[in-house]
Amino acid sequence: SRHEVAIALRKLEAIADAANGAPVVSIIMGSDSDLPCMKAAAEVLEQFGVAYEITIVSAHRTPSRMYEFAREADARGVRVIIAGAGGAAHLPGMVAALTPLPVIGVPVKSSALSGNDSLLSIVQMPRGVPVATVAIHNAANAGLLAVRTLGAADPTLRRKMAAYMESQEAEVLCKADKLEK
Ligand code: RP5
Repeated sequence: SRHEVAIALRKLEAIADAANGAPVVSIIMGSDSDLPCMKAAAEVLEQFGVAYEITIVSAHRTPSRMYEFAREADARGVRVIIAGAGGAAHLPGMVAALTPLPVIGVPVKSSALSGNDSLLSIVQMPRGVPVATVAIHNAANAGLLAVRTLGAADPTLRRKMAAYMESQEAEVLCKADKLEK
């Protein structure tokens, strides 16, 4: 229910607040209904020990909040923004238009068009204003892409990513082994 989602969001916000240091990654979403999808990004950042914040910013319902958020993110120390939205998903693109920071867009699966509307709204940006778009409802990949982006200037994060990839490979090989027997 909406109430449970609100509690889950507050819990995630509290965990994020407790993490050391100012948030380096900002996870925003158009609605509380996006949280079941977007929490996967937060889980990845926790796993990699990256300080993040998570909140609701709506391009259509809270345009002033979106403007302020995007304008101030860089000065607050945010380095990567993950923005999820569904339907007429203008949030990632509008935020990218207002900040020099990299923006990763997550097309949230909508009920009417299964997220195809979200995907096209996010991915078809005009030249000059890029948004790195992940697959429909794949917020985990947005988290991983944020870690890789930060990792470009952080050897510790690159090592952690390499270890993650190795463990993923080992997991699949183990499954293949079991399946073959
Ligand atoms: C978008 O509209 C949100 O990102 C969400 O995916 C969708 C539906 O929002 P609600 O009507 O559930 O608040 O702005």
